[in-house]
Amino acid sequence: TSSVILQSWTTEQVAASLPKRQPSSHKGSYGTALLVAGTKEMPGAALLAALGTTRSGVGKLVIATEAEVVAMIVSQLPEATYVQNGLQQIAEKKTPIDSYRAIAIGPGTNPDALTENAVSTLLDSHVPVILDAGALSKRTYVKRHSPVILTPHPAEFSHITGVDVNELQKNRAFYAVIWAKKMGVTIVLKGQNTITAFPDGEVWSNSTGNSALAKGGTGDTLTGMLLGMLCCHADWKHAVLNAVYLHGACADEWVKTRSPHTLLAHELTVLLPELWFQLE
Ligand code: NPW
Ligand code: AMP
Ligand code: MG
Repeated sequence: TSSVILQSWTTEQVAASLPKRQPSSHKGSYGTALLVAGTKEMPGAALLAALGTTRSGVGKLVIATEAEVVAMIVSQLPEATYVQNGLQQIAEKKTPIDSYRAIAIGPGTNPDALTENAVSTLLDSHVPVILDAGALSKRTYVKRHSPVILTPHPAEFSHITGVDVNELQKNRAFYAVIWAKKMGVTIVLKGQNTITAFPDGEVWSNSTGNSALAKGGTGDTLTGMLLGMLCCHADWKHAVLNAVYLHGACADEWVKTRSPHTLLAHELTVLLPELWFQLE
């Protein structure tokens, strides 16, 4: 069954496809991202994702979240602005969304009707949308012009497709490709050697990352990085592949001198600046 052609997205390809910053550019050149994330119970997921976005080349970041989450993030990340009660505002179509360059929803968000309604509103727009964590549900996708990117870990993939986790892990690329085509979306199937399957059948394996990432919060960081990368890359496929690569490369940098037991998710974004610099 596993007859897909699986290539590895290489360091050389990352270096060749990372965007350049024009001397005359301004923050508008790099777009405004919308991050819909965080609840009172999971405020950290919003912060981790927001750090990922603001470290990944975006012009401006707007975070749609709850008041309590805003209070917590501001001291750690004064750069972002907010849509208060964001999930509700979006679900009820009370805030404009078409002006964003990319949108991510789900880290630290409950998988409930409110989230589902917000996702529907976002998918109605012409903006690229990343769906993660609480925004990953079993649903079908209508054809749209901008990409939809799902970032499930194996259990989330199993939940949205019905494929058994053990079976999935034996044929990761195979199932990622089948379901990316079937749903007409991009699937970033996380775990050791993350698989990125595009809806046109193109599929890549990622060579970076290690078990230091196997802990809470690292997926939230990745979603944020994907969001920022979508805003600063001209080619959205390169943005996805480079975000996955750099996220893993930060963990690889960590284990050169430190135990994999000790990495904290937010430290990935502390390592990112130097790693990115080495590639450009
Ligand atoms: P187990 O435990 O092995 O039986 P969930 P989550 C399984 C937020 N977070 N391969 C695992 O199985 C997220 O953003 C907030 C195989 C278990 O059953 C989400 O909104 C943080 N199985 C929310 O929490 C930091 C795997 O899936 C289940 C697997 C829930 O996200 C933490 C757990 O998955 C977190 O990011 C794998 N690779 N990975 C914060 N600081 O605010 C997982 N499983 O229920 O989706 O829980 O991923 O923690
Ligand atoms: P999440 O489960 O959403 O928090 O995402 C976990 C992140 O850590 C994803 O980017 C996974 O690819 C990564 N990850 C988890 N375990 C490993 C592992 N053993 N090797 C490499 N990457 C991993
Ligand atoms: Mg996650």
